[in-house]
Amino acid sequence: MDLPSFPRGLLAMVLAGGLSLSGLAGAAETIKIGVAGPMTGGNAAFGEQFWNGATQAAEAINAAGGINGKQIELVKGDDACEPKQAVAVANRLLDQDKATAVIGHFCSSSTIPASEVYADASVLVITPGSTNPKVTERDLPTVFRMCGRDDQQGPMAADFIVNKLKAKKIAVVHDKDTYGQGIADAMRARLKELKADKKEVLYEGLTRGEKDFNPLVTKIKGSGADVVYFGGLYNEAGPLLRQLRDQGVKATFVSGDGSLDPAIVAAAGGPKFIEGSYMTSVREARNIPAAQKVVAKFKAAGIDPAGYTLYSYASLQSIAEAMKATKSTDGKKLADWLKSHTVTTVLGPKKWDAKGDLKESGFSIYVWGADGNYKEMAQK
Ligand code: ABU
Repeated sequence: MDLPSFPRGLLAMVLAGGLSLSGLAGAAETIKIGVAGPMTGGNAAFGEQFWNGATQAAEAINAAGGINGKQIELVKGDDACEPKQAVAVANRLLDQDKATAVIGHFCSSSTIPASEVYADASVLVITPGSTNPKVTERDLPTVFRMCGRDDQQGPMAADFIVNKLKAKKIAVVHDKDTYGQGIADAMRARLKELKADKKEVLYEGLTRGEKDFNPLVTKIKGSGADVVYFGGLYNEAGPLLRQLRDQGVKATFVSGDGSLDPAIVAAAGGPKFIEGSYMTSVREARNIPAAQKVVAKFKAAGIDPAGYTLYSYASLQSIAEAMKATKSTDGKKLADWLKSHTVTTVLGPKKWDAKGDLKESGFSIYVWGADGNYKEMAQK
């Protein structure tokens, strides 16, 4: 039967009567799940990771029978890491696309307002990569994350800067955004605990989207810093690093998970500008022994499951497990189930606390090599 030619009134009667439309294409028989993040713009590398992770997980879950007999249908939402656009995407995913749960968003400054839309509608949302503490500190019962928080990640960077790099003068730069300034401030708070706050010689914000940081670089040069810590994303970290090196600043560059993506190499203009830089990020999931079968499937599909890819995969696995167990898509029921059960994911077993934070999570320190690749050095 051709759906567009099916009389509207009859269709409504069939649906109201709860009858199955067998013979119609499965549009009404799918479970729609949103995948939201920066699919375009300067941070699109992370949106691509989210989408790749979710699509591979959906394929595997659907091949195994789907969720309670229904196939998963993913719906993409592009927030471009812009908070207003993120709220519009959240409303569209719920009102128009009828998403029953959401994986996303990426930038904490997008996740925070968008998750209020999901929470108001009692829709489950799991962010694979938003690390700002506020994401799970607002008493919103359906908001979860699949990663750690910047009040772990920032202090880890400070410990490394003080104890391993033995920094004498530290310049701190941030991008004035929720994540970037937040992680820089968490790093500084730990410097204070380590009684190393007097080593800070500069604390400045730059503007996201700009490309010329030369006036700031001149100030950093004048400060005599031997370590530059940057809280922000690769799209700004790349040009900042390039301009530091072009002005002859040899200070060691340290940043967080928002900068750890191969896209920084192009953003900087080549691997030689990144070599020797250190970045904290979530643990390298591609090395997890239990993930190897899934990693091989990604590789067979021509995808390197780097960064947050497997965190997105695990987010969809968790949503699917909760829906199967509760036989529901109601966000409150799913959230209660996730907070009281352990979920087996590609990242290993996951448990959440009452806030929606993982009970166990960790970060690693990575170093960039001359070949334009990064390597995990240490875990915490
Ligand atoms: N966690 C890295 C960048 C995304 C965010 O939290 O804003």
